[in-house]
Amino acid sequence: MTHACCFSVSKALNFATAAGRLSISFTYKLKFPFKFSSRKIHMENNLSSDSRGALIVLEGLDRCGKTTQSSRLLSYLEELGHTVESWRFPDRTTNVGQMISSYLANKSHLDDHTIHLLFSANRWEKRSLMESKLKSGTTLIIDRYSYSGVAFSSAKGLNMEWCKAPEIGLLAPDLVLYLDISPENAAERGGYGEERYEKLEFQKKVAQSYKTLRDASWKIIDATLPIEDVEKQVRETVLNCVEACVKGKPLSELWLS
Ligand code: Z5A
Ligand code: MG
Repeated sequence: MTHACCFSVSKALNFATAAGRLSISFTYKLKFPFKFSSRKIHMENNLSSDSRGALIVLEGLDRCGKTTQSSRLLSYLEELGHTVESWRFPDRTTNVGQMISSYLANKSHLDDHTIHLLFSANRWEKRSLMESKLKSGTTLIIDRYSYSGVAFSSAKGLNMEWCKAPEIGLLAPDLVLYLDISPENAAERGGYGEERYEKLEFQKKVAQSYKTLRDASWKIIDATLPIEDVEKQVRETVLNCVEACVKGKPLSELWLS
């Protein structure tokens, strides 16, 4: 049993490392010919500028309302006639996701670097499906993504640049909605459960990491407002983004700049 578990972890890590290597070599390929031929990049990258679905990510502390707003946004976009799906990370349905779930539930113990790479592998195993869904016109609403990966692991003290490295080459969101709430306010919502990170002191560190990570493109929404008011702001922001993707905004990748 122990051997089987180690084997799975090692397979997942090989996968994450290989994915990281691939994305790094891809980065070099992408940057180098850029000076000579943007058309070649377009072909190598295989990310066309045709009409497509939007990649919308919701981020924020535990209990900020991500899942509530994801499901409301899903219904709203469906009512408008869009093809849309709601995803979440970690995706606990895969083998890697089950290892993560066991770790979060304190049923297994892993080195901080190891669990970081597993979270990343869990995104890599969905990357090609994500790309094909978007290209076929499906908008994806994602409840937590790479930013959670970097924010939580760096809150433990891991180097932020090291944390970003295995995420390089994953698809970049078209929109990041950050549901902003203080750790104290979030803790008042129903209380924390049994999972590993559901502790006020740790959530304070995560909030700091998110502050370092965020950039001007993020839409910061006051998550302490009533659910309907948060929803209204989410809707307004998302429509412009979906429209831009329908018009052919090119897909891009994380963290190439
Ligand atoms: N993690 C990681 O370390 N690395 C990674 O790469 C990834 C994740 C992807 C899994 O989290 C853990 O994995 C997470 C980060 C780590 N650990 N933590 N913390 P998860 O996604 O399974 O769980 P979560 O998102 O952290 O918690 P949550 O409970 O699902 O929170 P939420 O989705 O943001 O909130 P909610 O369920 O929509 O709402 C919570 C409650 O607040 C609920 O009773 C609502 O009715 C209420 N609520 C929501 N909005 C409002 C407003 N506006 N006012 C009042 N009350 C509200
Ligand atoms: Mg949730």
